[in-house]
Amino acid sequence: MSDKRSSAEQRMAALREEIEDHNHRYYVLDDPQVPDAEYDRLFRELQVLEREYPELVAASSPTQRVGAAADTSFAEVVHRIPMLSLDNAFNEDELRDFDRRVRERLATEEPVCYVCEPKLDGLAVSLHYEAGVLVRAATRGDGFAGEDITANIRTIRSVPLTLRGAQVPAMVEVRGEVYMPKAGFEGLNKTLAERGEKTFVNPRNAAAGSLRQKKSTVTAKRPLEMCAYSVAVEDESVLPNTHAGCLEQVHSWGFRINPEMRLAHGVEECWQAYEALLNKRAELPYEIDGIVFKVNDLGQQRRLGFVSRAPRWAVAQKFPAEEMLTIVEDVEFQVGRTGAVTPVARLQPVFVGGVTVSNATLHNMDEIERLGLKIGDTVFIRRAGDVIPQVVKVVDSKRPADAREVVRPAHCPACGSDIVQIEGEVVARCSGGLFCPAQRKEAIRHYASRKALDIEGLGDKWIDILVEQNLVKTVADLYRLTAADLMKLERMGEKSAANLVAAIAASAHPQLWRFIYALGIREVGEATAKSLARHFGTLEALMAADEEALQQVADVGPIVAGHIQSFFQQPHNQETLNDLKACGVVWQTETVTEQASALAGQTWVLTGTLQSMTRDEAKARLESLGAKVAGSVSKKTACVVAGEAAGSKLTRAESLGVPVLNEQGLTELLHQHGVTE
Ligand code: 9MJ
Repeated sequence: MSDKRSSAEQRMAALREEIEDHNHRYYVLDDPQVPDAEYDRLFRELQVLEREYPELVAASSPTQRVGAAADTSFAEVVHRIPMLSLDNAFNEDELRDFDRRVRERLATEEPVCYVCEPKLDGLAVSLHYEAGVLVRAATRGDGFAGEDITANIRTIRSVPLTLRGAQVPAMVEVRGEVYMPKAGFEGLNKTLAERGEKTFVNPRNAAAGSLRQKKSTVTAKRPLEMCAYSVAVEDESVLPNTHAGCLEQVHSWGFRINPEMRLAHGVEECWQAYEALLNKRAELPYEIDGIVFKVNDLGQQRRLGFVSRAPRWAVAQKFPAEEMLTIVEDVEFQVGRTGAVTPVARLQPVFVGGVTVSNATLHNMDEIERLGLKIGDTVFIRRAGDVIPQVVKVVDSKRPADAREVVRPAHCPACGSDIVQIEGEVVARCSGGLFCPAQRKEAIRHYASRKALDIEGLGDKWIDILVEQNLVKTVADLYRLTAADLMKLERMGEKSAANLVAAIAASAHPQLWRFIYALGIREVGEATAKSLARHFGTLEALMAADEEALQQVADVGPIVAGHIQSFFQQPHNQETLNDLKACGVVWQTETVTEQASALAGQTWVLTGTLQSMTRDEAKARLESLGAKVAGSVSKKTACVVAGEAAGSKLTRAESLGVPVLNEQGLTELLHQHGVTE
């Protein structure tokens, strides 16, 4: 045997064992040891070797089956029609290859019609209905036999227990994905963490763990949803002859189907659909890991048939992975505006969620303990949408012998003051206050930021220098800076200095809400600052308000009221405010008029593209009438404004019976209330 062949044989055995181990952790224990991208890499490596040495393919190879063997906790269900998985495409060339193979087999030069479906990241399930009644539900398992999860599936509200409509076939099998929406996942993990219980790595894992609960009362409390994507009946003549038609039929029986689904004629349109969906990925309320293209015509599907693991008529085009493995090289402690000391993991740079990440927040010391993290560990990094990168799991099996404990600092890394942790609070804080340069820098950064006073040109770099050189101690000092002062700084030219002084001067007449937000009072974000400005009209009225008066404002409870009062009671804050006034800063008063309350107490949602204004403008105009503008639709939403190409939010509004307004309707409403800009 050649050396090359024997080393390939060894590598294949090692890969089989490793992949099987990952399969077991993923499918049986719901506790993966590596992210999907790493698993895919190993799987592909094995596939490539098996293609090169077909005589070495073991019958037990994970490439020869669809998933993992079923656990013994649930009864086995043998699938009458195997539940196959999908072949993956990782780039545009692989998609074009797929389309070429499809057209070759169909012996056509014409563009093929494909259905494009978001690829939900959940668990595939099969549901059997007899005489329209749900009789059995099963997981995919290894594709040939899965687990009987009927009791658990029955707790999911979007699964019909009986099919709707008059023309229901005697026997139907509907397949689809059970998943956990992002908001539900975050809520569940928050609750689990508060109870000190183990959290889930991602929504897919949370869905799997919830669906495979022994007690269906636990499943019932988990926010699961189901979306259908295929159907099988004994007598196929009762179904339409396209995949899209079948899904409409399934929808009419009472199933949810994906509102983002669309048809593409030929591979060019498939690629456009891929790009459009990738752009929308972050704003979808659920996680997707790609887009699935399926040949629409069922006759063509039959002619194409299957290979061992997957249909030849479908492909899953994968999106960039949102989870990756990397190494924690160090843990450092950063001091924020309110003195909060946050551990930050310094990472070996890793490409995740479409960007290179080299830092991830660890939130607080409790989180480090919960993760069981040491320096040198290999970790899962997750970056989904625009959310900041998180360390979600430590891979215990990859811990090096010289891994180091993370030591809780006793003193502030920026000013050396004691770090204190109030009982019952998870956050540790530097006690240095404005003596601490880190807190001063953060306070100034916040004051100058876009949503606050929006001082152009005053970036992080200059703030660091101004504080370090003692030119600026408080935000009021900014207004005393002269171009001559600035020009003494390295790399500050005459023009930049003049521009910066002008930008600072231009910020001296802020809207009241921006000024309140800019002060950086704990837990007073943009929305609360707007409510406070609208309610009190002047800063003086806000400063004079007692706790009871503060709590009259929407969103302000006892804790926020306490933070506001203690902020204005601090002598150094009063000094800074007086100083700002002395420097000519004048915050505008807000007129507390009837107009401001036309939509008071209502929550509105914007979706799609508006022609006559940007979304931010529409938001500001609705807020000027007292409305709150939220990102997702619920039963409590007062109204949804749907611009062009509105997607799932519009569908959800319609299904919940929430009123919908188009752009013209919005413009008329704003005119009625005298809001023109
Ligand atoms: C998901 N996961 O959303 C399929 N899938 O079709 C969609 N999965 C599939 N289709 C055949 N939309 C096998 C799996």
